[in-house]
Amino acid sequence: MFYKLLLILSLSFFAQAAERPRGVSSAKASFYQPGKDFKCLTSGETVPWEFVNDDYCDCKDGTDEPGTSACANGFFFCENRGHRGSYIISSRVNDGICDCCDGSDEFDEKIKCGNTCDEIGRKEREEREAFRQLQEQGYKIKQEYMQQGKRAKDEKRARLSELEKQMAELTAARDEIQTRKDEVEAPETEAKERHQKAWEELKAARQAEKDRVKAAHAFAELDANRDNVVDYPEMQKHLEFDIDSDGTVSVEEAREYLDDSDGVDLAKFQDKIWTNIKDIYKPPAEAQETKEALPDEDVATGSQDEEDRGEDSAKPKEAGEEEEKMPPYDEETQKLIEAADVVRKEYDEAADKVKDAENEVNGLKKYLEVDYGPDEEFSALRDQCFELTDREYTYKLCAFDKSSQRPKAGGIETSLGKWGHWYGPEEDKYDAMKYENGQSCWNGPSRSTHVNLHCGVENKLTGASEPSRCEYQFEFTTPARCKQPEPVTGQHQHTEL
Ligand code: MAN
Repeated sequence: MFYKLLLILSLSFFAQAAERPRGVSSAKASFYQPGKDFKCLTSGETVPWEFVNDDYCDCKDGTDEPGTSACANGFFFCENRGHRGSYIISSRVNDGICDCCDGSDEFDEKIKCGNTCDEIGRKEREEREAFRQLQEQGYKIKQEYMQQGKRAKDEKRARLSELEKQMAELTAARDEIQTRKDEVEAPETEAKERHQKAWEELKAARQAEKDRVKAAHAFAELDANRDNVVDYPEMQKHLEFDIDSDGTVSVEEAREYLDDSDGVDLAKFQDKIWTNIKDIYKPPAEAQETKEALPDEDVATGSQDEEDRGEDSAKPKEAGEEEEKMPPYDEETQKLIEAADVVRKEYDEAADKVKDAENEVNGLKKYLEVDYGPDEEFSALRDQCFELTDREYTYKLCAFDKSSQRPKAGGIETSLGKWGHWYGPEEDKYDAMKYENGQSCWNGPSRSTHVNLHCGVENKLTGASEPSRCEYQFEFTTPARCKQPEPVTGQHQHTEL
């Protein structure tokens, strides 16, 4: 019974094949009925059956000559058993070149074509099978990625809301310590300022005392007749008081320095006169030295040079005058500082906790605002970098972060872009990534990288090129791009127009 059925089936198959005119696919066989008039498939004219494949083109659409090269717009169907049926344009029929893998396009004996369909078919099936296995393996990994990605997202969301709640407490704690800190710092600052002020006053008093002593010395030196009064004739002996530099100290000049009086006693000298003359005054020995050291002319005119030199030597810096150090704080202030230090430390710790939480919140938000694919499958790539070295550069891709280029021979890294957005076509946007706003190109745009993603069992940067200046293209394989493979059917596919 079974064999009988098989026999009938195969007979009917051969009968059909035999009846079908050359170059017609099984799908279109029903339009070609031997013995019946033929209706051109799209142009619609009707021609007698004998016109089909008579090597003369009758139909406008060329469908009456599926098996010859008579119609320029016709098509020939290659059966290609063992591989996949396909159409070729009619002009390729009997043109001396084998186009169909079954050789059916060359049938006028001029040329013998072998049949390579089985081999091509086998290769293609092997390739398809290899790709299917790749998809299958990759898809398994992708499923893990999906799980991890979803878990990571859930965990991060949970952590974020926990932190957001904690943040209020941490901030309140810090602010409470801040209040205490302000409270302990106020008396501390006050005590420190008091100490500082007392120190400044002490320094000023010491300075004033030194000044009075200096004034007394100068007074004694100026008071040539030792009558305890410095009078204008005594002042006239000091050429440094020659205001108009005419070589002599006039009575007016001398009196002017004496507060318009004829003479002053020590008390008035210290209180009023010394401040005005201390920068000019030269002790007699020094004045003598200057006089001897300089040519007469300079001394007589009291040139600027002399004044400058004189001033310097008249005011030697007292050793240690500026290095005097403030004495240590008194015990009470020290205690206030120590108490404030304790609260400051507490405050710093509390403020650090707020900062740490803020940083963590920012990190979480940054993670959560990125689209890791419909099933979070791309999140596995985050925080990972991949490199590829070609003849000139080492290219680097840090997923969802940046891309870069570094000369192979060494040198600085050039940014080829920062993570921008998904860049695939509308119907498959996760097919590519765009990294943009990299280092600007000399006289050109800022560098950017287009990353094409492919299914692969490992995450790998497999290609890097620069199709146009400063616009880079990377090829990257990842399990995240693998699709669930279709079940194996074992049937050959036929492609028909
Ligand atoms: C560098 C590299 C190249 C780029 C030029 C443009 O040499 O970044 O990839 O083409 O700059 O000036």
